[in-house]
Order: sequence, then structure tokens, then C-alpha cells
Amino acid sequence: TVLPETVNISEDFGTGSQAKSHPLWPNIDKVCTEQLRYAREGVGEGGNGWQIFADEGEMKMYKREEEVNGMVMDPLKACHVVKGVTAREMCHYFFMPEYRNDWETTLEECTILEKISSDAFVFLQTHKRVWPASQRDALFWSHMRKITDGLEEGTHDSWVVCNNSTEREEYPPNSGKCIRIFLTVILVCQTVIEKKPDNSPITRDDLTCKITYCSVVNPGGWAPASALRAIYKREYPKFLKRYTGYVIDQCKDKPIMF
Ligand code: 6CM
Repeated sequence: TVLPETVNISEDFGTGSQAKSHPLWPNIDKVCTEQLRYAREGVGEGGNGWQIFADEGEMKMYKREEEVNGMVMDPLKACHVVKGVTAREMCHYFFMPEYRNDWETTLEECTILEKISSDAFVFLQTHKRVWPASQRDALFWSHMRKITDGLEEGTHDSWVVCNNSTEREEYPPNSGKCIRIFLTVILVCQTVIEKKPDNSPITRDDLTCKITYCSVVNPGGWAPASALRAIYKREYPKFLKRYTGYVIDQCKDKPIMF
């Protein structure tokens, strides 16, 4: 396969993070590894508690209904397949804060509390109030990395973004108008390149990006279970469709980024 001219926005992505000397690094590394393993597990054939709740073309969303002290903490796993973009492009737009407002429909404000390295940030986000729940905020680290181990056969490359709640003394939970939510999220992307019979350079038409998105959100304070499940059922498909459509649109006239 002949690869076309590629762009590299920051060379240290995936080649050994500069975040390794940071106190958060052991947690970042551990959670990313665990979440990747978890994302790679299938949803089975309904036998292990995963129930499908959205099925639109290539996009499938599954949840497991779980409650802790009456609070909904349903794990979500979504799979999608989109054409014309790479795994890195998909992860780039999810990770980089300057694009977040373009696709994240529930966002009110996003503050970068710390730039640990070019591939690891700490964010404080406030989300729009969704009736009937009170307003939520989230404080989390976010890390993007290239995956080289255990790639599925036929995969050209794989990138992930993992987001996980953390703490900052200066921003204690539930101190203002918001209730703090706690989240663990992973976006796993794999590029598949259609083999060319000749040696002609590949184009966007030859690219497929396989996506797995997993999340667990602890709402942090009580919210009615049925309302919360209705919000998730509406918001997650909306997010994944909007997000993937946004990346396709952003990339279509740009050189392919591996
Ligand atoms: O993963 C997503 N976005 C990331 C970047 O913003 C990040 C953020 C996750 C926050 C998830 C919050 C979901 C709930 C927000 C709505 C508030 C409803 C109040 C009900 C009480 C909990 O990982 C995409 C997240 C898409 C969510 C639909």
C-alpha cells in the first residue's frame, strides 16, 4: 500500500509520551490499558447483560442497566463504522479542545486546567442543565495515544482517547451550582485501508474507520432513573452521529493524517 503525503501535527504523539514523569501518569497509563482491554471485549449475543438500544445503519449502541444506591450508572458501549477518515483524525478532533464546542452539544464551558504534555490535558467542563436534573460539571484528564499492541488483523493503525475523572484541591466537587459527575470514557479507533490492485496512492475512498466508544458516567447525585435513561437514550446517539459527521466534514478537503 502506498501512503500519500501525511501530516504530523505533533511528533511526540504515540512515540513515548512526555507525560511519563507527571504524578498522574501511573493512573493515566493504567486506566488507558484497562479501558482498551474492556473496549475490545465483544458485547456477546445478549447473554452477558448488554442490550442494544440504538441501531441505525452501522451505528449500534448497547447498555447494561446498573444502579448503585438507586443511581443509574449504566455502562455504555457503542460501535460505528465510518468511511473516509483515519483513526488518528477521529481521535484528534475528540481530543483537541479547540474543536470541542463544534460537536459537543451538552457543553457549556470547557477550561484547560493543565497541559501535562501535548497528548495529556486536565479539563474542567460545565455541561448544560438538562431538565429535570441539576447542572453537572466534570473534572477529568484526557489522553490520546497510538496503540501498537494486539491490533486486529487487517488493521492499519489504531489510536485511542481516554478520559477519566480526577481531583484538584482548587476545584472541589459540588462547591458551586454544579453537581460533579464522574466519568470513564474511551474512544478506540482503527483504520482499515482497502487494498489497491495497483500501487496507486490511497485516497479517502480507501479508508474506513472502525470506532468503539465506551462510557460510564456516575451522575454524582441523585437524579430520577427513568429521566436519566431517557436523556442517555437521546443524547448518546445524537453525540456519536454528530461527532463522526463533524470529523468527516473537517477532513474531506485536507490531506490524510495518519
Ligand atoms: O465523551 C464525550 N465527551 C467528552 C468531551 O466532552 C467527555 C465528556 C463527558 C461528559 C459526559 C457528560 C454526559 C452528561 C451530560 C448531560 C447532562 C445531563 C445531566 C444528567 C445528570 C447526569 O468524555 C461525549 C459525551 C456524550 C454524552 C451524551
